[in-house]
Amino acid sequence: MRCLIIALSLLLIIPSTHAISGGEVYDLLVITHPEFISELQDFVEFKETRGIRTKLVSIEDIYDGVYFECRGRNDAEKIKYFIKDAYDNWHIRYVLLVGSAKMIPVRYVYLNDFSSTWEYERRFISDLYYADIYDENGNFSSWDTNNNGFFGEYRHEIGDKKYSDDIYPEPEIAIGRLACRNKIELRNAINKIMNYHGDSRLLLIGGDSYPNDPCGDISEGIYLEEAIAEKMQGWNISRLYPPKNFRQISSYINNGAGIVVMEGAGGQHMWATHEHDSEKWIYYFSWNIRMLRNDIYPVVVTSGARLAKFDEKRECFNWVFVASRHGAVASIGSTGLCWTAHGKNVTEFYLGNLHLRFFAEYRNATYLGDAWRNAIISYLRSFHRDGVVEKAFHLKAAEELELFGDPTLQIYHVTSCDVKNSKRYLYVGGTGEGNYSDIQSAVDDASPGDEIIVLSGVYNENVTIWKSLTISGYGATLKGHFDISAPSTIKSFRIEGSSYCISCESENVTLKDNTIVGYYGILMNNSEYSTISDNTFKCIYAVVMENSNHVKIRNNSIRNNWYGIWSEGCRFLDVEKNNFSFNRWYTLWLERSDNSLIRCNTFYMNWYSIFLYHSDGCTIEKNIIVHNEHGPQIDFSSNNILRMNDIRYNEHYGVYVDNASAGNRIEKNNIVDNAHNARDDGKNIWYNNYWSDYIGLKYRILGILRIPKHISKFNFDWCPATKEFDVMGCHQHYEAN
Ligand SMILES: [Ca+2]
Ligand SMILES: [Ca+2]
Ligand SMILES: [Ca+2]
Repeated sequence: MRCLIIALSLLLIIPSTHAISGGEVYDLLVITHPEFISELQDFVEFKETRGIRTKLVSIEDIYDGVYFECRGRNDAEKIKYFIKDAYDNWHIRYVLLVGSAKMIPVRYVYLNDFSSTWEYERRFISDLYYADIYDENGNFSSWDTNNNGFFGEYRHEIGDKKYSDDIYPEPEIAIGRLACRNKIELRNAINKIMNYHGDSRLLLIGGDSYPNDPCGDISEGIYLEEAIAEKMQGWNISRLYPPKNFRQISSYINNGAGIVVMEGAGGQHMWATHEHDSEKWIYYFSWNIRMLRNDIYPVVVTSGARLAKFDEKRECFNWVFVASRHGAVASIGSTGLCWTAHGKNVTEFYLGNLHLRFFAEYRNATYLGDAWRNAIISYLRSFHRDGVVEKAFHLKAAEELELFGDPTLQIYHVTSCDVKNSKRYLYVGGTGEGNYSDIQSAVDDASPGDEIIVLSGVYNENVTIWKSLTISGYGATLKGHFDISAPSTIKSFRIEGSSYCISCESENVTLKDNTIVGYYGILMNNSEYSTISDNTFKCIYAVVMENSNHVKIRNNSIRNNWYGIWSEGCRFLDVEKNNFSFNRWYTLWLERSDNSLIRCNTFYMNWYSIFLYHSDGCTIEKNIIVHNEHGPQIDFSSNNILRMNDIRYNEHYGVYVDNASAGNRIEKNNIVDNAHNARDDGKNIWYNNYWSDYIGLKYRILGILRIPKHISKFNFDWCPATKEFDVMGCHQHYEAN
C-alpha cells in the first residue's frame, strides 16, 4: 500500500489539464450493471478497509453523464471515455467491470491471425481495450484509427480488402472483470475475494500440448511450467505431469493451492492435455470445477483455446472457476484461440512467453492487476513488430488475455517462513522432462529442504550429500555409497556398497526403509539424534557407530549378518522393536554406551545376543532372547537394569555378569531352560525372576516359604517368582504395526 500511495502522490504533483480542483481521488473504479449496485456495497466497504479507495459507478450513470460528459460512438466507447476521464480526474489505476458480456459491453477486435480456415477466428473479445487509454502520441486510443467502426483491425478482410488499425495496446491501467450473469455468481466471487488469504503452494498441471512436435519433441506444458517454477522459487510446488484424470486434478485443488497453472489446450468449457506423444486427451471440464470443494482459493492461470470466452451460453471455463462457490479467487486465460508455440519455442513466443512474464511480474507486484498489466507491457515491448504473422500472434496473445477477478487483489508473496517450509521435487531416472540421469547431479542442483525422487533403475555412483535433503527411492538400487554430512533423509533404497553403504557424519540423519547390503552397512560418527528405522541389513557389520548419542534404532531387520550393531561411545541409544536373528558373532555390542534403552527386540539364533561392555545405566526390558548361543552378558558395566525379558533356550548362560560389574539389577525376567540359566561373578541384585530350575517350582512348599534361588557363584535371588511373566505385550503390538 505504501508503494501505491507514493505512486499516487507523484501523480498528484504532475499538473493535469483535466484535474478538478480539490477533486476526488480513487484507486479502484468499479463499473457495474445497475442490477448489482446494492450487492457491491459490502465489497466497496471491504476494499476501503484494505486501503483501496474505491468508486462504484453504474453504466447508467456513465451513459447519463452523471460524473463526466458522455462521449463515444457506442456503449463500449462511452465506457472507455469514462475510464479515461476517471483516470485523468480521479487518478484511478484499476478498473473492475461487473457484469456479463450482455450486461457490460465487450469490445470485439478484428484481428486476422492467418490461422487455417477451419479455426479462423474473425473476432474475439478484448477487455484490454478499456485499459489502453492513450496511444503512443498521448491521444485517446480509440483502437479504430481508420475510423470505419471496426476496432483493433489487423488485416481484417471486408470483401476483397484488408483493413488495419494502427494500435500499440500498452495499458495505462489494470482491468479485471467479474462476468456475473446473476447475483449468485457475484456473491460467490465477492465472498472468495473477501475471504482470500493466499497460500504458498503452487500447483502445476500440464503435459504434452503438441504430440510429436518438430521443435525438440518435448512436452510443452511441462517445459513451460518448469520455466515458471524457476521464476517462482521459494513456492511450495506440486506437479501433475500429466494429470491422470479429472479426479486427480480436483483432489489436488481441493487439497489447497495458492496458484494453479494449467498449460494445455482447450475449448471454452474444457481444458485438456496429453501424455508425452500420446494422442489421447486428458480432460478437465467446467462441471468438474463446479464440483470442487476447496476452502483455499487459488489464482488460476490457463492456456487453451477460448477458455476465457464469456459471451456464449456455453459455460466459460475460466469464469466458472471464479463464479462457482469454490474454485478460484481469480483466473487468467484467453478469450480467443490462444496461440502457443510448439516444442521448445513454447517459452519464447506468444502466450507461453507472456505467462513467463506474468509470473516474473507476479513476484514483484502488490496487486494482481499490476502483474497482468506489467506482463503485457513487458511482453509488447520485447517482441519485434516486424513480420506479419508474428505481429498478429503477438498482438493477439496480449489482447485476448482476460483477468476474471479483482485487479486490486493483494498478491500473496512467499515469506522466509514459507521458503523454509517449501520444497521442490527433483527427479532422477525415468523419461520425464528435465529428469536427471544420476543422483549426484540432482543433489548438486537441489536446495536445502528439497526432495529428490529417484525412479526405478540401478545407479552406479557414490553420492555425497552436504545439504539437507530427502532422497527417496522408488524401486531404485544404488551400487555405491551415500556420504552424508548434513541432516538428511535416505529412504526406500536398495544399497549395495562395495565396502560400505552409508556413512553419516551429521546429526539428525534419518535412514529408513532401505535394504542395505555390503561389508559395512551404516557407519555413523558424531550423528546425534539420528534415526535408523525399518531397514533390512545383510552385511558383515550392519551398523557401526561411534560418538553418536540419542540415536534411535527401530523396527529394523538385522538377520544373517556377522555383527549387528556395534556401538562405541554412544549414549542414550534407543534400540527398540528390532528383529535380530541368525547373526554369527556380536549382535548388539554396546561399549561405553551408557543410559541406553534396549526394549522389545527379538534376539533369535544369534551367537552373542546383548553384550554390555563398560556401559552403565542401561535398561534392557521386554526383549525376547531365545535360542542364541549366549544370552545377555554384562562385563565391566554397572547399575544397569535387566527387567521383564524372556531369556530361554540359550546354549550357554542365560544371563552372565562378570566380576567387574556391580549394582546391576536383574528382576522379573523369565529365565528358562538355558544350558546354564545364570552366573554372577560380581555383586549384583537378582530379584523376583522366574527360574525354570528353581527348586520351589518342584516343591511348592519351598516356594511358599520363599526359599531363595542360588546363582553361581556367590549370589541369590531372594524372591524367585513362581509364575512366568507376560513380556509379549510390546511384541504383539509390534506385529500389529
Ligand atoms: Ca477500424
Ligand atoms: Ca496506451
Ligand atoms: Ca510436444
